[in-house]
Amino acid sequence: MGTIDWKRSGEYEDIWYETAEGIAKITINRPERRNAFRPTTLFELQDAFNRARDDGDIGVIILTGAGNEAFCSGGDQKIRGDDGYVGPDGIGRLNVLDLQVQIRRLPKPVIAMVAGYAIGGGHVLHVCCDLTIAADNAVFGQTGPKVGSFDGGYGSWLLAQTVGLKKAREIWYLCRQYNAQQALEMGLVNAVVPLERLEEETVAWCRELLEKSPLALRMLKGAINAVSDGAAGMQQFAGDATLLYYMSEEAQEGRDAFKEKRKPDFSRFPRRP
Ligand code: S0N
Repeated sequence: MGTIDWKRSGEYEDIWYETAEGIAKITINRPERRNAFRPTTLFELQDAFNRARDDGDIGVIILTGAGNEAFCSGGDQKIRGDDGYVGPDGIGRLNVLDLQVQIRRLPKPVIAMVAGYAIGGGHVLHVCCDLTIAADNAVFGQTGPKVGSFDGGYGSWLLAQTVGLKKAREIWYLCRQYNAQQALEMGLVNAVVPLERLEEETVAWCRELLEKSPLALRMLKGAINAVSDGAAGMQQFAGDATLLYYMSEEAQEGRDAFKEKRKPDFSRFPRRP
């Protein structure tokens, strides 16, 4: 229990990518801006999440922020132009929306490990994660109507699904901040632990997940998300069903028959009730 020997890899400017024991830990590393994201941060996060998805040794992913002051404070307001967040190419982007979708579609559990502020678009990111473990110094909230912004996608309706409609409206309309205990009481986080135990507890949850059936976890994530993701969620879940079918002898008989230029023989497969 406890300590874990992270190995850092990848050439990133705004994030760290670390792995150990089947866990990938992705850290937003802009503590001087309370881990606010800019386009580069999001491109790097997308790359890191893809790495974790494609790595067969990885079963669970932690998303976190560097330092104890913030998980993430949302979009970097200092580089916000008139049409989104502006990177070195001078183009305004809202590419955090792509990351939100990526986290939802990724067929492995993603845990938000939150110390300090999870605010604005940073709050939405933790809402999109499967689970959230919070330190006792964590602070949650939306700021949109204060800073001239709103997230009408996952940021609104997934939050409403998580904490209920009335509470979600309160969070968005009033832009209040909520401490870790309040977040726990409203079902916004799964556990609250002392700051110094945050990583130990999160890793313990990861280890528990890693003992479970990866396919069962994949199907459960897809099923739970399908209800709220409409046709896109069903598309993901249907793809998972196809994956399971491909793994059956019945589907393989069809493939083999084609390759062997013969008629498929499905007669040995039961017509289940
Ligand atoms: C996080 C807060 C509460 C921390 O307060 P604290 O501890 O008192 O520290 P500060 O002194 O305020 O901050 C320390 C330094 O960090 C800088 N900083 C903090 N947050 C940001 C930020 N988001 N962007 C840029 N810099 C930030 C401070 O400026 C300070 O540095 P110095 O001293 O050098 O100036 C507090 O800082 C706070 O409230 N921060 C702002 C939170 C916020 O409003 N975030 C943006 C919310 N909106 C989004 O995230 C939009 C998301 C998005 O992309 C989107 C998605 C879907 C649809 C639309 C959008 C859209 O963009 O509109």
